[in-house]
Order: sequence, then structure tokens, then C-alpha cells
Amino acid sequence: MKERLKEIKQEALEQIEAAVDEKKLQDVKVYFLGKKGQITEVLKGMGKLSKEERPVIGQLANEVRDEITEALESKKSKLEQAALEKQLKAESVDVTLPGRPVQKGGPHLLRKVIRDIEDLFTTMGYEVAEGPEVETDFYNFESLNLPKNHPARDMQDSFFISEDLLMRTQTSPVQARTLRQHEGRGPVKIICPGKVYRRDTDDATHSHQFTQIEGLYVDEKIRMSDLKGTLNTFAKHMFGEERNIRLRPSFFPFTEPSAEMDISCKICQGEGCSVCKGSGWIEILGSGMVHPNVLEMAGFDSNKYSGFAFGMGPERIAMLKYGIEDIRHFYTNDVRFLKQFHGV
Ligand code: FA5
Ligand code: MG
Repeated sequence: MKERLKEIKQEALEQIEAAVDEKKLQDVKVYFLGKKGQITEVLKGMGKLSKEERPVIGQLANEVRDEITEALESKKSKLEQAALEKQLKAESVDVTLPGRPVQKGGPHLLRKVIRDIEDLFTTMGYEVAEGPEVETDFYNFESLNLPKNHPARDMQDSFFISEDLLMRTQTSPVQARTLRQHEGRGPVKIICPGKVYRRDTDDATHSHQFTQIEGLYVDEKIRMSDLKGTLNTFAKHMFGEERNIRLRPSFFPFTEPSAEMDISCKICQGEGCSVCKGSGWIEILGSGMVHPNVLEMAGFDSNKYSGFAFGMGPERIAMLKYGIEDIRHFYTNDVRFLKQFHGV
């Protein structure tokens, strides 16, 4: 038995020495010191020993157990130390490495164009007004001289939410809302920027959600020439003297007469391309003299008051100003696109 205990000690110390991780070490411990371990096996044979031999073997077994335990402990702390060192090495910070550059953001190009237009019109005495994006059928259509079933509603395919509610198709309802607030007294001089929604098929110049800026000026003796002068000032400010502008007769139920304004295409310099669909021109706004029905419905005396209104598309304006060939760039938000316009 003595021999066996010595063997056990020898084997155990060798295996402890060879153990490469704590799991292995635990296995060794169980194998030698566990309830069914090697030492217990030996001690089972104690019964066959003489009275004199028993304490001797018992003591030896204890010594062997102590030595093995000690070896286990010391190996364990060595392994822990090694693991810690490895971790420290792996996680160490090289303070001499260059830092990651901080990504600087900036306002979206569309925001800048809208702000620029707002600034221009506020210097001309316009105030900024806003209205809800979820609009009633009344304000989006009826108050603008577009009764239910009027064929001109087809010009703006709409997202209806209920019988009476829809995503506004234009910023023109803000005209009607603001006029009512003024209770028949002019002047009313506002611009209204905001999002609008239409069931348009997306292409290079159309989006199902886009922005508009509405303008409205109602007072005594406002004439078509005032509208033309205002739009001209706007166009020159936005595009410079050299770009061509044209006013084209058009139709809107809420203005009479009506006109749309086109700007010569920047992509092809007016030669005709896929963006302007070969025409050399891109439409940026609709406008006209406020229809007497709209004034009367909002409580204004149309014999005393007259006015003009316009509704422009800032995306189209930005495209023409900066030579952007697809409106979808504004909404897909590729930073490579957006970054080009930081600082413009
Ligand atoms: C209107 O929405 C009228 N409310 C404009 C108006 C206001 C006329 C006041 C008279 C008085 P129109 O549907 O043409 O008109 O749209 C106006 C502008 O919005 C267009 O000239 C164009 O610049 C832009 N626009 C129209 N549809 C889209 C679209 N799907 N995607 C991007 N821009 C669009
Ligand atoms: Mg139009």
C-alpha cells in the first residue's frame, strides 16, 4: 500500500505539471482526490491491515493528499496568472496609434435649400406658416375650389386614411387655413414649407413623398405682374441671371389665371436629356391668381381683395441648382452623396 500511495503521488504530480488549463487540473483533482478517487481506493484496503500498520498508512495517505492539494493550488494560481497576462496583452492599448477621425455631420442639402428659400421670402416680408400633414378632405380639396368628384382631383392621386382624412397632396391647404384665421382682413403674406404625399410612381423627378413651399400674398390691388415680379426675383436669386426661365399657362382649380414655371435643365444645358424627358425644361412650381371662390370661402371679399399664390418643389429646385440627376438621392441618404454638399 505504501508503494501504491507513492505511485499515486508520483502520477498526480506529473499530471498536475502537465495540465494546460483549469479544466484539466480539475479532472486531475477528481481522479486522485475525489470520492471515488485513487486515494480513497487505497484506503478501502485499510481493513486488511494490522493495527500497527493502519496509522502509518493513514498518515502517509494524508501526507500524499496534502502534497497533491498543494501542487494543485500552486498550479492553479500559475494558470490564472498566465491567463491574466494573456488577456492583458491582447487588450493592451497602443497609445501611439492614430485616432479614428470624428465624422462631422451637416444639414441635409434639402434643408439648406428650404432654408435659403425661407430666408429670401422672409426678407420680402413673408411670414412662415405651417399646417398638418394629415389633412381633411375639406382643406386639401374643397376649400380650394375642388368639390368632391371634381375631375381635377385626379391631378394629385392621394393616400386616403379614411373617407375624410388623407395625407396632404400639396401645401395649398395651409393657404385656406391661414386665410380663415385672418377673418377677412388683409394683408396675408405667408410661405409654408412642408412634406406632401402623392401616389406618384417614383422616377428621376417624382417621389411619392416630397416637399413643397407654398406662397400666398393677399391684399388690396395685388396683380398678376406682382406674381411675375416675385417669381422672377426668386428665380434669379436661386439660379443666377444666366439661367432661362419660362412661365407656361396651366390650370389649377384654386387659381385663375394659372401658370407653371420651368427652368432650363442644368444636366443637359437645355439640349434635352432623360431628366427633363427631352424637353430641356424642368417644372419647379405652379402658381396663379387666387380664385375668387377660395377667397370668398375663407371669408374674404373678393371685390376688395385679390392675391397670388404659388407652390414650388424644393427637390426639383435643388436638382436644377446643383445638377443632381435623380430625386431619389435625397431620400436614400448615401453619405457619399450628402457629403458633397457640406458647406455649399
Ligand atoms: C401643386 O401642387 C399646386 N398646389 C401648386 C400651386 C400652389 C398652384 C398655389 C397654384 C397656386 P403641382 O402638382 O404642379 O401643383 O406641384 C407643384 C410642384 O411640386 C411641381 O412644380 C414640382 O416642383 C413639385 N412636384 C409635384 N409632384 C412631385 C413629385 N411627385 N415629386 C417631386 N416633386 C413634385
Ligand atoms: Mg405641375
